Amino acid sequence: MDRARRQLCFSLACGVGALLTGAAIDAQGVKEVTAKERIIAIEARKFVYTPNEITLKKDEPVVLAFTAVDFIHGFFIPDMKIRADLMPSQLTQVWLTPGQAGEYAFLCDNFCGSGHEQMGGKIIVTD
Ligand SMILES: [Cu+2]
Repeated sequence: MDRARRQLCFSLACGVGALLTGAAIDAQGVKEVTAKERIIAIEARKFVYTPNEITLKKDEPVVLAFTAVDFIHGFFIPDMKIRADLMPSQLTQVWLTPGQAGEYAFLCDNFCGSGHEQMGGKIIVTD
């Protein structure tokens, strides 16, 4: 599983689950979350992600755990070629291990209304 997960760096995985805890398996058994992965909860709602600025460390494996409140928002990091649909009332997990320091903008790429163009944020990867 660890090897498989490493190969998933910079790709994404979506899972449907119940509550995430530090070392739990989500309800559908889609993906195992181990203690080494920091879990970052992110809420998506018209027209904001909370938080909208996320600081990660280079080479640190994390799971972005999304909850969409009111729409099928998108999550897209163009410079990492990662995207996911964030389904309301479901947990969407995005596995990510940034390999390079820098700033990476993310945005909603599902049109969600008149504030859609402002819906975005950034990931800051530090050395
Ligand atoms: Cu949108």
